[in-house]
Amino acid sequence: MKPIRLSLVAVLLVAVLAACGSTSAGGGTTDPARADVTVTAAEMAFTPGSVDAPAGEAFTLALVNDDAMPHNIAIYTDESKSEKLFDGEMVTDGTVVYDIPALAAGEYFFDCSLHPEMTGTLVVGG
Ligand SMILES: [Cu+2]
Repeated sequence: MKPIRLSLVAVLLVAVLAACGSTSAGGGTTDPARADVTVTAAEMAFTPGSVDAPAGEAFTLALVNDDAMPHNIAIYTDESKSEKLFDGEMVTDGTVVYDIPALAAGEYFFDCSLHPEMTGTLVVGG
């Protein structure tokens, strides 16, 4: 029975490693602690409501979702949401690290695509 047990362990290990790899949002870091900017979603609100980011260079933004429902971050030029600049993948009760493309200095608007009442301000080059 030993060989069967060992192969089961191997299969589980492969599954765990594959799951870890799939959390990558592509590109830069997937480690929330190393993200340039961190936003927490909890009880249907983003904290902090205003975050700073560097101008003219790509940066990483970690979304820490403490809620048991899916949230994401979608970035728009302004509150009118006429132009979407970034659409982050949904995450439920966990953390995702987004690779945000370089933005010109200015104030941007972000919200959760599922819960438009969850909003925030992204201050680039502030
Ligand atoms: Cu949401």
